[in-house]
Amino acid sequence: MHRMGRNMTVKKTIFGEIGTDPVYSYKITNKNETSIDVLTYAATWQNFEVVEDGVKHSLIEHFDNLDDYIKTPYMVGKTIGRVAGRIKDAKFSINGVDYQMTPNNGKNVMHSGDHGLQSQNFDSTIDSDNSVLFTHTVKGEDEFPGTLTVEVRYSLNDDDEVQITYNAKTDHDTLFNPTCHVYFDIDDENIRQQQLKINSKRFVDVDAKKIPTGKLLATTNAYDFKNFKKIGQGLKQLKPLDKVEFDDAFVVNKKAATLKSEHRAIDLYTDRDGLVIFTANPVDALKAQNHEFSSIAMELQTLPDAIHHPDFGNTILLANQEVSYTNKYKYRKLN
Ligand code: G6D
Repeated sequence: MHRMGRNMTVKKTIFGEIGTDPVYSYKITNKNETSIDVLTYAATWQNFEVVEDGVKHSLIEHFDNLDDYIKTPYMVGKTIGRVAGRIKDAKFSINGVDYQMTPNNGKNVMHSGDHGLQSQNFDSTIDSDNSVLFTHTVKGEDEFPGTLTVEVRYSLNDDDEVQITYNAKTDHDTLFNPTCHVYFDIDDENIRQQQLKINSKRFVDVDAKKIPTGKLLATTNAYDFKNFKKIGQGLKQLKPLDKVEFDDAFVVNKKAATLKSEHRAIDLYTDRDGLVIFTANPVDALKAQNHEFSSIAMELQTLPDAIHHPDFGNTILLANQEVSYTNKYKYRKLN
């Protein structure tokens, strides 16, 4: 166990094994007894626990064993990359050079294919600043160009703020648009009762395959979360549009969103321009089929398929360039 500050601890344990490769879990705990658990597998944010009046509450969807993380198609808590979301026709060009990826979602590629960061076991080290650093190099899996070295740093401070920083560098022009696929469920009350506010005036129009058309639409009706609204109310407003779930990208900046319940809130901050929300039930297949959602994924990233839409932001990482992104999630107790 590392004692960092006076009250801050970082504890390393073994979570499981992939072949002979150990998967480690790190628990960072602050002076308020707030803690995060992070895994080397997929640089996953595994748990986020807070203690209120002596009672522990977990705020994110999680599994307790590695097998579930390996099997889940829902990406629970994982680092997604090198590119989150869908890339139309699994192809793009940079500076006149065309690249064709291996499709894994119809003819498109989703979350960088089947061998993205979300299926890799990262190297890890306890950082000096109440944080854990994960490192991994991807070498052109699924036909993405470039050997890309990625660092994912998780930290927790005494203000109950979780910070995730992504650094990357490449030896060849490529794309980089990572996210943390964390699902929030912050109270005992059903996710439909929890209230969401997204500081966004526009969201991404998509086709039937969830591929962005390039249009940004005004956030009205179901997509209007400018003021706090129950997620259940938003889902009801989707019905006349023949939709049963949110799986949508909103244009955001800096203070992106807040999810709140009767007792607590989580504020999301980012230096990116997008927030994908995805209502789901990653823990119960039957309920998932019936759209009985347990949680909401809130993925801070550059808008999906940005490589095909210049006004969606830049996801190009040129050879020998480095880039750094930071997302923050702050817990607040309300009542
Ligand atoms: C992302 O937008 C996608 C969803 O469509 C997908 O099912 C999920 O990841 C696993 O949020």
